[in-house]
Amino acid sequence: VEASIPEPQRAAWKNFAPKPFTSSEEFEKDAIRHIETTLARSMYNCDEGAAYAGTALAFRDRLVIDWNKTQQNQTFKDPKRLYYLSLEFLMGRALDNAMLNVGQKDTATKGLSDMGFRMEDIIQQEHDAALGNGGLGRLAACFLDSMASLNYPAWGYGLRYRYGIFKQEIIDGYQVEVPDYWLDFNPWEFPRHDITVDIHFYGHVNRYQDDTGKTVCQWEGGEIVTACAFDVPIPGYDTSTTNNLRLWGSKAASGEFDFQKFNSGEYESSVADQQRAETISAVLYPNDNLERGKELRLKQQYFWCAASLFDIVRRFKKTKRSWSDFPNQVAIQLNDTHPTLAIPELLRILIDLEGLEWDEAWSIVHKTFGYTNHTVLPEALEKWSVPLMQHLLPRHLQIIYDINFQFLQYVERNFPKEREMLGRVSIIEESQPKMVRMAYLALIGSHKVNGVAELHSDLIKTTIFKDFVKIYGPDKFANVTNGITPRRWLHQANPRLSELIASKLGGYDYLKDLTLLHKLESFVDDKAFRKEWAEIKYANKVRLAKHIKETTGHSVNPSALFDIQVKRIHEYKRQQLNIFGVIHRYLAIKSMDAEARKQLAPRVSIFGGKAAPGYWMAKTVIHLINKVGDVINNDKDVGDLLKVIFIEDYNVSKAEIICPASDISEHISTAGTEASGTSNMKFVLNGGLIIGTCDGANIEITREIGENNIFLFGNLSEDVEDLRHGHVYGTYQLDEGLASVFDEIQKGTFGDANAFSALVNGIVEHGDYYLVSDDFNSYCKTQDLIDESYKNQDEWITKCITSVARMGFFSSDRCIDEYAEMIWNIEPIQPSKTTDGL
Ligand code: GL4
Repeated sequence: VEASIPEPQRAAWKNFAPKPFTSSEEFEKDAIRHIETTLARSMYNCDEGAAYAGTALAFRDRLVIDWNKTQQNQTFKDPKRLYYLSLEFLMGRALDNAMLNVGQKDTATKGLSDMGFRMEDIIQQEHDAALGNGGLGRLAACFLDSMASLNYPAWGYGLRYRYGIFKQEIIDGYQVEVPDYWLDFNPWEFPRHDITVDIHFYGHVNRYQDDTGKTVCQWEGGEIVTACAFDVPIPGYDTSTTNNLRLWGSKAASGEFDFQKFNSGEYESSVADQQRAETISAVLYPNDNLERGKELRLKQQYFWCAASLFDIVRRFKKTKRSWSDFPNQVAIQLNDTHPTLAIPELLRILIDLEGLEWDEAWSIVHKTFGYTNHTVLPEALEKWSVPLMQHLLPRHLQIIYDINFQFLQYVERNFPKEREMLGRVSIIEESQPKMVRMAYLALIGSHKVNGVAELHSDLIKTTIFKDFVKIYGPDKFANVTNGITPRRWLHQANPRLSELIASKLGGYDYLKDLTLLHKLESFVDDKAFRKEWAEIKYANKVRLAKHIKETTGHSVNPSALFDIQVKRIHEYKRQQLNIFGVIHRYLAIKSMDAEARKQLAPRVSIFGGKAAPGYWMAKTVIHLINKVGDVINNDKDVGDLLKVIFIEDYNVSKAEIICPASDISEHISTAGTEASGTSNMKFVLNGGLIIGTCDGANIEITREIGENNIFLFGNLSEDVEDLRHGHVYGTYQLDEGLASVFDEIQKGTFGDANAFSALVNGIVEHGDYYLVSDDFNSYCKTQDLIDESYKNQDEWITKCITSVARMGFFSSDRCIDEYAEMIWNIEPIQPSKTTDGL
């Protein structure tokens, strides 16, 4: 590559390529130039929005240089790359992250202040990139940050939704959804009008023999939609490595067909075609842990898989290697089953387009893919109806049947005495209509399957994939416990705590190796350190209280115990257990004498999270929380002892304010239902304690930080099945405390009781599937323990500091190293030092 660029041209690039800012004046010069020329606005017209744009564009210029260099360097070295296929990337804001990773935030802060702006205000101008629902999407974003920070050659592939997750408004206590059109001004994406892929839907398969007598399949007819690439730079922390996230947008294919329509006067219908094509990437499906089997969703999945694979194969083919080298150059990770169609698609490319034989193609495919399972909830396991698949993707359905045929033959040969197993493990479920079980297809087509926390990885082996452990042996299954990026979730969200830690550890190296936090333990008795620690927590609570005041109008006391549960609203996450507990506490306070009240630590119960728009029970829980808040917050007799707050529109940028401000946060899913959870890690890393069940990563957090530093309660996952069975077939005994809570609801204390009858009856009459009643007593007692514990602030702070010191394991850097070593077999590429990237 180097030799092909003439010397004078290289010199020009070396001379004139933008360099890092050396002063705040240089930053200002660039920002103002962008405001004047790129935005065509003058000084008199420069509001905070324009200052944000100028700042973002000035940083973007620097980022792009590193990005180009990284890509050039990686193309030149041509290592094995990882491609992370995810339908969700919940990125949040980019500017602060870019400034911190590139390391010039202070320069820009000074420059902005010279221009009359405050950095905090400018950062808040940015719209969150909310292309995800919750933990699964945010995990993908943390992974991108770690891959770049560790210099791995890795790309993300996703969809460029025009509408991300909806904005939530609370009106009269009800959730109302408002569309999130976020692309008005997005300086972080680069449309690549020259990188397009035509994607085929519908039609039929033509099977014939070619000249040599070989059977060939040709997919014909149907319609074409074009995928257009939009690239987003992903800067690593303290490295110039800047990776790429490629998002596909859909548009109508511009073929002769359209021109004919134009010419024959069918202008309107040709515009309608255009709009139909654009709907494919228009909107993110707002369900977390739930699949609804809509045709447009399947179209999204194929559109994105086919475009990404075409791109990956095109890049591989440029290197002129033989096909058998493909798995040595390419690793593809499937983030849940959403991208499973990539498996039959790669087979189709290799067999139908490249002419490989089945066995060779299969061996390549199988070595290339890895599959991460993120849930065992039955309603979240993807199944697509065979007739729909036949209609939309006729060739892929054939390939899926071929995979299944080979697989079932293998099972039959190896387990001749277990014929009943065949029906259980078949990719095709023999229901009416037949269904394609995507998790089985993903598992069969991958060389490794992993869960996301130890308990979850064990559970998939004993429940949904039990038969497959027998068929393939245990080595096909692995665990990679989730993690979070400490850059965003400590350094960016909690700058003062980050600085305090750095002052004790002698710098910020811990942001690159989070296990270094263990050195904090030797400062646990350091008086000045503890004092500052407490001051920072208080300041973070003041910041959240200010946000609550501005958005809800309620004043909360920052000295009260802040008890926070923020996450998607879902029955399995049991926000209902929390709010019933709040009512229980309210009733207890009402019956207390003045002396008892004096003994009680004031509390603020804070909730936040979105319900899927069609999930009525989850919406009822939101409604109940708000109604209970209305009553308690206005009860003069209770005053500051208890407040209930629902924070509207929980998202990544709000999480950055909320996570540093907790004393206690709640991670209280029915044991065995939360695969991992990741906000549990965020809260502990920010010096908050947690109340939780023995579920997901709570178990490993307990192991790391010590059981004295966490408040665990409730039944264990191994007992859940028996308890449920007992509810249905035994005599059901409602917990007494919970019964008193239900009586209060029934009395109409929180408004029309009928509004909440489905919620109550789900527990009292319909089997209490999530074991709210079984865990209620244990939950309340543990909350009492928290009250006691919080009174001793000295011990409390010791617990917090000790916990933070022991959280090193939960960095997403550790996860990515584990994936790289165990599943992807990729190595880091050191960034090039030269200016031309070679
Ligand atoms: C989830 C799990 O519910 C959550 O526990 C886990 O932390 C996350 C990332 O692995 O994946 N699975 C689905 S589906 N949505 C999630 O957030």
